This record gives sequence, C-alpha cells and structure tokens, in this order.
Amino acid sequence: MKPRRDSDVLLSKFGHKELLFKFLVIGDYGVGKTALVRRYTEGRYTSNYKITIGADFAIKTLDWDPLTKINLQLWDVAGHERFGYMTRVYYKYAVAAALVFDISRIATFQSIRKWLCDLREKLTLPDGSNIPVVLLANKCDIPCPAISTEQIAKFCKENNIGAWFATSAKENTNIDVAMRYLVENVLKIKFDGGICESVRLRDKLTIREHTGCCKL
Ligand SMILES: Nc1nc2c(ncn2[C@@H]2O[C@H](COP(=O)(O)OP(=O)(O)O)[C@@H](O)[C@H]2O)c(=O)[nH]1
Ligand SMILES: [Mg+2]
Repeated sequence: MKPRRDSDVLLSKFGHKELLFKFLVIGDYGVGKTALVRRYTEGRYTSNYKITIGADFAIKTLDWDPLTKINLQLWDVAGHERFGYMTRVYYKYAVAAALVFDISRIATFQSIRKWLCDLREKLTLPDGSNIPVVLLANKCDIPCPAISTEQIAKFCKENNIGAWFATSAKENTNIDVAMRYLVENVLKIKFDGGICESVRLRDKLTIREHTGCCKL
C-alpha cells in the first residue's frame, strides 16, 4: 500500500467534510506545551505531568460549521525539546505550528528564534511558502512578565509571524482563540489551493538555498 501523502482526509458524504490537520506545538522544555494541549483537548490543568517520551499527540474535534468537522491533531514535542531541534519525521505533514514560550523566563523567548528557524528550514507548503505560525506567550497568569508586549510584537513583525496571544493553560486564557486563528489560516490556504495535497519537507538542497530564515 502506498503511504498516504495528503495532510487531510476529505470525506465528502452528502456535502459533509471531515478534515484532519496536524498542528505542532513547539518551544523550550517547561514552557507549558503539554499543559496547553491538555487544557485545549481535555479541558483540564494539573501542575504536574509525567514526562512523555516519544511523539505525543492529542486530538481535538471542532464542529467548524454545519458541514465541516475538523480533527486537530496536536503534536506536543514530548521531551525532544531537550535536544534543541526536531527531526524531519516530527514535522512531516504538519500544516501549522504554535510556538510557545514562558512569559516569566526570557531565555525561553530568546529560544523562539531557534525553533522558528528549525521549523522554517525543514517544512514548507507545496508552493514554498511558510506554514501558518502563531506565537504563544504562555503563563500570562504570572504577574510581572519578563518580556514586554512591545518586544513580542516587534519580534513577530520582524519574523513574519501573523499573530501572538498571551495564554494561560492554568486559567484557560486565549487557547481557543489562538487555535482558531491557526485553523482559519490553514483553511484560507487550502481554499487558495496551497495545501491541496500535502505539505512537503524541504529537501537538503532547498535548506542550503534558504539559509538565514530568521532575523537575528
Ligand atoms: N502559572 C502557570 N504555570 C503553567 C502554565 N502552563 C504550564 N505551567 C506549569 O509549567 C510547568 C511546565 O509545564 P509543561 O506543560 O510540562 O511544559 P512543557 O515541558 O513545555 O510541556 C508545569 O509545572 C506546569 O504546571 C500556565 O499557564 N501558568
Ligand atoms: Mg511536555
């Protein structure tokens, strides 16, 4: 059997569509990726999680409109963030990404550049453009953030990130709206014909041609 190349499953049954989107949740260890995914998919928050080894993903089903159901497959890096980069296999077929940092720790914000570079170097849409990305300034429930909103907005502008949200997995702040933003952008690209078949991983040759993907 040939491996499936498409990023989504389209079931046309009496005009109904069911789509499957793979979203990545990326960022340094401890920024709250697992907490955000759990909050979004299970509606729960606990302050202690067992460390998951290997690829960990959770599904959230959205009744987008009366004719469209969207299954979001959220891939939480699950421990690999310690290596500081992801393998191509992890990125494969992803159509959007949430980059997460901890608003109380500046080092995690500085790391976003590295995550963004790694992502953009390895993954593009079929037409060569970048997949939709949202930046999540997590733990916004903590008073006295270490990074100002001006710094975050400047970074997004300089690095072509469409939107950022101050989120809290603890208090369930802005997670739905951030995910919705990504879904809307993926759908926009789909209907413009961008993600009609699949998202392809850049091959090694393409990577060499695209050095300096992020503003440093
Ligand atoms: N105050 C606060 N703590 C959070 C929030 N999200 C996660 N945490 C805590 O941060 C720690 C790391 O979270 P975790 O989800 O395991 O981070 P990961 O390594 O990025 O998956 C845990 O102790 C969480 O309880 C949040 O929104 N607010
Ligand atoms: Mg985790």
